[in-house]
Amino acid sequence: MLIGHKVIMKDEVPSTNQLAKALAAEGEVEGTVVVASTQTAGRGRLGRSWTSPPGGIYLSVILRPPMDATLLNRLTVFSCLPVALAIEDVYGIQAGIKWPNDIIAGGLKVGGILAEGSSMAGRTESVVLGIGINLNTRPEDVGLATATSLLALTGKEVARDAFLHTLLFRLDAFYASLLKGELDTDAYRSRCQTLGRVVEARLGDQMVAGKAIYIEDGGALVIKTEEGMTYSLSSAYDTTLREEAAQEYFRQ
Ligand code: BT5
Repeated sequence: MLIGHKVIMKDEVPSTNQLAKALAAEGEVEGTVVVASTQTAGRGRLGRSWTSPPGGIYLSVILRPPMDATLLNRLTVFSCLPVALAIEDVYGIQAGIKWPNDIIAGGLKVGGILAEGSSMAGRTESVVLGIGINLNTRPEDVGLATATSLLALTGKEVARDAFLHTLLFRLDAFYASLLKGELDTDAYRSRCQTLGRVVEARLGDQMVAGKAIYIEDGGALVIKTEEGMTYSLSSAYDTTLREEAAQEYFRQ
């Protein structure tokens, strides 16, 4: 097993991604995982923050994938699949995905992923895959109408180590199939709740609205505008769901 051959457990850190990036820069080997009980400066995508009270699981995996833009994009988008599968294994509920990588359960956000690459002289040296999941979290400790926890949803309190074990197993299998080019992208599509909804994306200065119609094997989201134009959005674009009803569930 590559992912999780070494697990560093911490009580409280500013951000496991920050710590893992520092370790990666010092040469820490691929597959090492940093786990914390709480974070004081948990990070989300595009400068947003991740609220990290006790009860949740916060971890970062150090990866050193081959330098290949397609593979890196796939890694970023599809990495929420093993997280969804681990939730399904442990809790027996169906987990949903909001493209690119929010984890949804019961219509609300229970987890998120932040993949950060570090490069040196233009070469990607390492990727840190950060995962936050509201496991036994009290939703009031997160304090967002859009968020819930697996405990609140299922009434099931699961020991963090037991969940971690399943998650690392799923992540390891995911990474192996990614490297072999055998990723089950349909398993992602079937959980992706963004498909069929109207989304808005910022493309430079322009906002583009369209119906989400497909997820490409490379991870891009394809949208079709009312005028019939199609756009393929990479995970770097921030998308907002436009439907009124959807906004209750997904807020950016
Ligand atoms: C994410 O960003 O969803 C990625 C979150 C990644 C967190 C992990 S924890 C371990 C590792 N170390 C880190 O420092 N980070 C990673 P994004 O899609 O940008 O979503 C952020 C938004 O989610 C916020 O603006 C809030 O609206 C919402 N949010 C914040 N904390 C939340 C929580 N605990 N549960 C549900 N939603 C939350």
